[in-house]
Formats: sequence, structure tokens, C-alpha cells
Amino acid sequence: MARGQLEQKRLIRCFQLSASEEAAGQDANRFRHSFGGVGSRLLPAPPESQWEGVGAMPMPHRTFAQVAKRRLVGKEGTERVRMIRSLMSELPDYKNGPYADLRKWLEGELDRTRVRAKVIHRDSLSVRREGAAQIAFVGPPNAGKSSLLQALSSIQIKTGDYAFTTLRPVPALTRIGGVLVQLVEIPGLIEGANEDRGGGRALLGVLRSADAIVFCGALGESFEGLRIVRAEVAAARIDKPAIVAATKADDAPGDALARLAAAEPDLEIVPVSVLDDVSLDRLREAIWQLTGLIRVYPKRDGKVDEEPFALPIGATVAEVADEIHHELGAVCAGALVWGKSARFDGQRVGRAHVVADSDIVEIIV
Ligand SMILES: Nc1nc2c(ncn2[C@@H]2O[C@H](COP(=O)(O)OP(=O)(O)OP(=O)(O)O)[C@@H](O)[C@H]2O)c(=O)[nH]1
Ligand SMILES: [Mg+2]
Repeated sequence: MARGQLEQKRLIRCFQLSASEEAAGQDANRFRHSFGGVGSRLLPAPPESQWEGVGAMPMPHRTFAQVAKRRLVGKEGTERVRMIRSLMSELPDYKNGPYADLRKWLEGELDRTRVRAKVIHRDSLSVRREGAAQIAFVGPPNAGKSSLLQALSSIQIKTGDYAFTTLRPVPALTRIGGVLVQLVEIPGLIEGANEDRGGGRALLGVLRSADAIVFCGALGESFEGLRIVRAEVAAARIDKPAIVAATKADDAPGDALARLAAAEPDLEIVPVSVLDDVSLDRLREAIWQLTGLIRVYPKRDGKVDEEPFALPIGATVAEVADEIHHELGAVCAGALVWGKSARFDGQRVGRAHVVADSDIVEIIV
């Protein structure tokens, strides 16, 4: 068959596609009207010979784009790849112009779908809780989340100068002021996560069970990725205590911090670099504030324990005693207290006395 004929056949197929697409939008309707609705009567295609000399038209490119987008809605993974391939086969094979642009767009979609498919697709993921609190690190790909987790804990985790290095939530335990806190990297949260793009629902599920969130955004880059992640989290109605870790602070233009503060005015911003230990300590302290916990150091037999107990803000002496041991909670008569909640060192207080962060408490029975 001559190339011209072949092409014509393909264009006709496109046109059939347009006509059978129920809600293809105004363009399609206009198109159908101008051809007297003939498209819907074209199925099945008549023999090739009948088309000789007939001025068959491809589906208008705008209609094709609408139809293509609609067909891709809600499809992910192999199903989406198959649909993209089928759409590509229906496109006229022009080298330039709007149809060539559509082909390029579909090729891009193919790549993006494959990258997303690498991110885990499961309905639910869970991270076993450990430590006194669970803090989720979330942000656009390549923001430096894994590098932070690694710098704040002793875990070895793959980092890389490309998106989607981390494919599933990774937990890491860190000690903040002597209390074990669990940090969890939530990877690959992308636009459309609420519609489950990139397995977004399961990832948001992990985020939902965390106690607080550290949003990560690289200072040297556009803040758009961070905005998208925050919008997805808000759309999922996840509202937790949060800060922004402004990552890669060593590699940022001078005005970047001010621009980020303007872009995210509602959250505390903590600039941090994995190369700067002081900034990491500041981030640790900010994370501790997020937990809503206080550290209380028990004193026994004249010696202060190195490991504090973590208790909610507002905890009383009786609750401290109960945390040390239930039986001690029952028989506790009060305590001697050193620290911010005491008027003087070793003040004698009752069971109902409210302790403060970093207090030393010696229970009296
Ligand atoms: N200069 C500088 N580079 C950093 C810093 N933190 C991370 N990077 C680099 O940024 C790149 C991405 O780091 P990752 O920790 O893999 O980022 P991520 O957010 O976990 O990335 P994904 O898991 O792919 O979403 C790597 O090349 C890191 O070396 C930093 O504080 N300073
Ligand atoms: Mg990572």
C-alpha cells in the first residue's frame, strides 16, 4: 500500500477514536457537527479502496490531547504504559507540528510513569514504631532527606544525586538529649499523591501515623517541589506539628533563606547542612520541640541516671514515678527537684507538681 494510503488509514482510525469518545469536549463536538456526525457511523472501517480520494482528517490535535489525558486518568504502572503506547500508535507520524509535540509529550509520560512505577505500589505500608516519638521527613525528590537521616543517626542509607534514590519508607533511630526518637524518610511523594500517584496513598498513610513532620527543601533549588508536597499533605488533611528543614545550606545563594521564609511563612525554618555539625544540633533541638515531650532525669541513691525518661509536657511527679515503675507511682509521696520547675535546687514538692524539660527528679516514698 502506498505510504499516502497508509497514512490516510491511520488518520481515519484517529477520527473514529474521536467520534466514539463520549465526552471528548467542545473540540470534538465541533468536529463531529462539522462532519454531520459521520464519525459514529464509520465503525467498522470500510475497505481501503473506499477511502481513495476521500479527504479523511486526523482527530484535531487538541481533541486528541483531551482524549489522551482522559484515558490516562487513574491509570498507573503497566496499565498506563499500555495506554500510552496505544495512544502513540494512533498518532499521525508527523516529524513537526502539534502531532509531533503530542508524541513527545506521550514519550515523556512513558518515562515519568516508569520512574513512578519504581516507587513502591502497595495499599498500605507500615513502619514499626520505636522510641519515644516518630518524626517523618518528607519533601521533593533529591531534597537531601536520606543524607539528613544518615547524619542524624548511625544508619547507612543510599543517597544519590538523582530523584527517587529511596523507594520505600526508611526508619532510623537517633538519640536527642538521651531520648531515642525515630526518624522516617517518606520517599517519592509527588503531585497527585492523594489520587495514589506513585503509591501516594500508602506513603501518606505512613505520614498520618507519625507524631510530627520535618518538611525538607533544598535551599539552592526552586521551592516549587516543597510547595507541591505541602499541598498534597494538606489535601490529605494531615495536620501535625511541623518545621521546614532548609537543606544543603552550604550550597545556597545568600538570599535563598529569606526567599524560602517568604514562600513558607507559616512554619519555622531551620537551615541545615550535613557538613555542619552545629546546624545538625540545631535541627535535633527543633525536632525535639516538635515531639511535644520533655526529658526528665531520675536520681536514685544520690546518682543521676544518664538516660532520661520522655514524658508529655505537663507531666506531674506522680506520672514520672509511674513511668519509672508502676509500683513507685502508687507509693510516691512527692519528690526532690532540681531544674527549671524548682524554685531552688533540691526543692521538696508534692505528687501533683508539674515538672519541666531537663528536670532532675528524686522520688520520695
Ligand atoms: N552540598 C550538599 N549536598 C547535599 C546535602 N545533603 C544532601 N546533599 C546531596 O543531595 C543529593 C540528594 O541527597 P539524598 O539524601 O539522596 O536526597 P533524598 O531527598 O533522600 O532523595 P530521594 O530519596 O531520591 O528522594 C546527594 O547528591 C547528596 O550528596 C548538603 O547538606 N549539602
Ligand atoms: Mg532518599
